[in-house]
Amino acid sequence: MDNEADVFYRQLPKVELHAHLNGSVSSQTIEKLIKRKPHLNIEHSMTAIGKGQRRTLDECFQVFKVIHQLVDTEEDILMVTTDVIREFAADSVKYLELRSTPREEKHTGLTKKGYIETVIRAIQLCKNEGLDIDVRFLVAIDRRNGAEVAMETVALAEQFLLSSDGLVVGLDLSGDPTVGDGKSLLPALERAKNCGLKLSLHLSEVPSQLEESDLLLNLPPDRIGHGTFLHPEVGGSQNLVNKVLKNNIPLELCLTSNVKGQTVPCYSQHHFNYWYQLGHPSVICTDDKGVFSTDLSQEYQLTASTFGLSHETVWKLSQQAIDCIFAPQTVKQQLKQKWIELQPQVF
Ligand code: 6MZ
Repeated sequence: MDNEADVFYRQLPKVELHAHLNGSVSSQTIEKLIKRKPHLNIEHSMTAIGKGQRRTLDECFQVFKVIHQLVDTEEDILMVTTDVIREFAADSVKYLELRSTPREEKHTGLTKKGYIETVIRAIQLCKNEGLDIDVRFLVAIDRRNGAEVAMETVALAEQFLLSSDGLVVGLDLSGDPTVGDGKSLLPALERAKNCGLKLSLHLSEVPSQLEESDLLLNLPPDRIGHGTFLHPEVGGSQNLVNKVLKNNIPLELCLTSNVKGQTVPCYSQHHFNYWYQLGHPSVICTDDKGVFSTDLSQEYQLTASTFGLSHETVWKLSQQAIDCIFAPQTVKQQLKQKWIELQPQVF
């Protein structure tokens, strides 16, 4: 990790809604994976972007390919998922939505169904350990794999929506935003929505996606990942902003990821400020805490120091995130009660 967050941020109860499983693998877990697979000749420097370093978005996506080589059996997925959940719990995250793209690996016998089952098993294992964190799962579509795979993924997610005891709650659309075509994925996304899967879509992470965002906003999605280039000040449009406002679609914002991936030039120019000024629901998230060497406490502290937010305001920000979760109303009520119990007398 680049820095240690102050005690206030560390102890702040938090909700994490945008965390890609394989991007969230810590250096300790990577160490264990490297030991399991020395023949791959993978070094630590290939799996994370450290303090002060930046990469192009394209280079970030190369990093995921390296991590995928290290995580290619059910055993790996079980370890990675339990480690990631324990780490979020240790960072005072009380509710976590993990997302991951189910992968088939012919050489190890891993199937997409086995992939999701293993993630669910890991979530249940952590529950049985008594960790103070409620974890849910979003099945992810990698946009580069096209419409047919997207439809298959939705069918799979639909099965688990019915059979996972409420652990699978939704669908994520992610992957390299410069590859693939969102329009062709519309039928799959519509089907997902119709069967009751909540939708979190990466939108306008790069500037060239205006038309696609316009189309996908008509669904409408239940949450937006990044939305970096939606607003007119950065080449988006008022029409796109109006669609987001009209449907009150929360944004998942990941400051370090966007700065290290160079889609945002510096922290002070992050679009958090635009949406915060509008009073629009925005949730601070990590994206890929392993790859970008961060954690959720640091992201809250960074947001506060960059935009001059008081502890009380930061508390409200973490509390308001509860309204944006995909789990049912009863879970929201339980979390709201927890926040009331944990709230300091004075800030
Ligand atoms: C878009 C991203 C992403 O699914 O193997 N992913 N997609 N934008 C981003 N911003 C940096 N960060 C991660 O986790 C890794 C996968 O998550 C998506 C990519 O599809 C990446 O391959 P899983 O657990």
